Amino acid sequence: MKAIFVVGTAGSGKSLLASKILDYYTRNGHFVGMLNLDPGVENLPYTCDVDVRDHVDIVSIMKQYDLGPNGSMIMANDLIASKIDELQREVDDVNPDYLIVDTPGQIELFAYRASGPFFIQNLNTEQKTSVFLHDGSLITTAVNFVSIALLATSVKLRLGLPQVNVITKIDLIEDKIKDVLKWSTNVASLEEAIAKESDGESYTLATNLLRSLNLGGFAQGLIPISNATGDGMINLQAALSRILNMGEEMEDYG
Ligand SMILES: Nc1nc2c(ncn2[C@@H]2O[C@H](COP(=O)(O)OP(=O)(O)OP(=O)(O)O)[C@@H](O)[C@H]2O)c(=O)[nH]1
Ligand SMILES: [Mg+2]
Repeated sequence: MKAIFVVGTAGSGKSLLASKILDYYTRNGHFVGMLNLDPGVENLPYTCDVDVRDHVDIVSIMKQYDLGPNGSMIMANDLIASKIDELQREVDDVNPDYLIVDTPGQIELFAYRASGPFFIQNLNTEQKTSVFLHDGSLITTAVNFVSIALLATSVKLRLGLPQVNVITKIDLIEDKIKDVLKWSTNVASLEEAIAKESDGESYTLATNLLRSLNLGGFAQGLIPISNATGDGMINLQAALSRILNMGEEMEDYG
């Protein structure tokens, strides 16, 4: 069993991408299991095999501890780690080739509290990777691009997993995508764009961050995708296969 953790900012397309990865692997003859780790979600675009909502109930938490929506969401996310034995048993019963893990909407509750990293480290699977979603609709400027890349790098540090970086919703940013792809492959053009749109402190901060991020190699292999049109999915699958199968397995991309 190989696990793919789908992470990203709220509304970046995690759940929809999870359903697209499920479709892709299923079409290629693999057995896929879906694990939902978002205790707060109401509707999902796929059927869960294992669901944290069977173990953690936001409404009961609100009532029992007299918490508001934010407090109960924090508590629900913290409780994920305490349910690892039950969730592991259920996942092992399903025993898929690929386990797709859809993570909570608020990335800070999953990646920056103890529970998410604990769950990732202790879930027992053969290989693990994360896919980090850079929300295309948030990348409106070069400085925003750098700030989301900083978040992606910070999440990678927290989770300690190999990470595939994708930009989602490229169908919504057709006029911008050429620039974004240039920025992701050519640091000089990104610095130029930062210089055009900012000066003083913002410029210094953004360019210095960029240099550090670039040393970490964040921009190599940033994959543009659309969950709406399917564009870029082949490249994402190839990147996942390189990490999870170490190039052993050739998928049928036809
Ligand atoms: N046009 C377009 N819409 C998208 C794409 N990906 C996701 N969406 C839409 O964006 C919204 C959020 O998608 P979700 O898959 O629920 O995103 P999420 O990251 O799981 O959201 P939370 O779990 O609530 O943080 C939905 O309305 C999706 O239909 C995309 O590539 N293109
Ligand atoms: Mg979701």
